[in-house]
Amino acid sequence: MQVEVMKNILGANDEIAQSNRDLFSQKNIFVLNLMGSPGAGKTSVLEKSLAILKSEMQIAIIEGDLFTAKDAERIDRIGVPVFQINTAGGCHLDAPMIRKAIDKLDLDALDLLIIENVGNLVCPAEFELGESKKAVILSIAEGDDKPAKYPLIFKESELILLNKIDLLPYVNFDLERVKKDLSRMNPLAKILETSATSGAGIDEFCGWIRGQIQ
Ligand SMILES: Nc1nc2c(ncn2[C@@H]2O[C@H](COP(=O)(O)OP(=O)(O)O)[C@@H](O)[C@H]2O)c(=O)[nH]1
Ligand SMILES: [Mg+2]
Repeated sequence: MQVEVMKNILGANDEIAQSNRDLFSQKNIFVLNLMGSPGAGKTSVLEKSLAILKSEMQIAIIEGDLFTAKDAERIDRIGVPVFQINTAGGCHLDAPMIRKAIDKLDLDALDLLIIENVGNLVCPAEFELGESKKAVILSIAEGDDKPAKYPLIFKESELILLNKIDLLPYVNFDLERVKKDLSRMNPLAKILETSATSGAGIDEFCGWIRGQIQ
């Protein structure tokens, strides 16, 4: 019975996700669903990259958070239009939330929409938003066992950022093992090493985004 209910919820979500996806493709917008644990560096990587990309294309950001607008305020300071969704405690964004948010955006003027999902390695991977692609950020400080423990989010993502690479000398993290685990579970995913602090890999991330827009 429980399973039935869950199936219905996901089915209803997927229908709206598909209509979001149709709208994005009709408007020719690349939409990235950016996922990862709380503190992995999602907003920090965005801050660094948007400072570079904002003069090259029309961008908007949707920020998902449980209760606050702290991340949206950070993006606003970079000078990129941002829309905040508060999930009131919910652990992920869903397609109806995105539908409501995009009603407030001028889609005709957009090239790129990035959705920073609620910080969580589990639930966001289960809910389609209508995005073009999913990306996940894993930070070095979270531990090298995380891809094996939370495989779905890493399997679903076409881009995987290993962030806080600057911390590698200080943390017990087997980078090669993680890369091997990731290539086994998702051979097609692109893996980038980044640091929002030093700026390492940010140009590559921007390059990947440019490649999606063209
Ligand atoms: N050393 C280091 N710290 C980082 C890096 N990226 C983010 N941080 C820090 O990690 C914390 C969480 O970052 P934030 O961007 O808010 O993570 P989010 O919750 O995933 O959006 C902040 O204190 C950031 O300054 C990085 O590449 N290296
Ligand atoms: Mg954030």
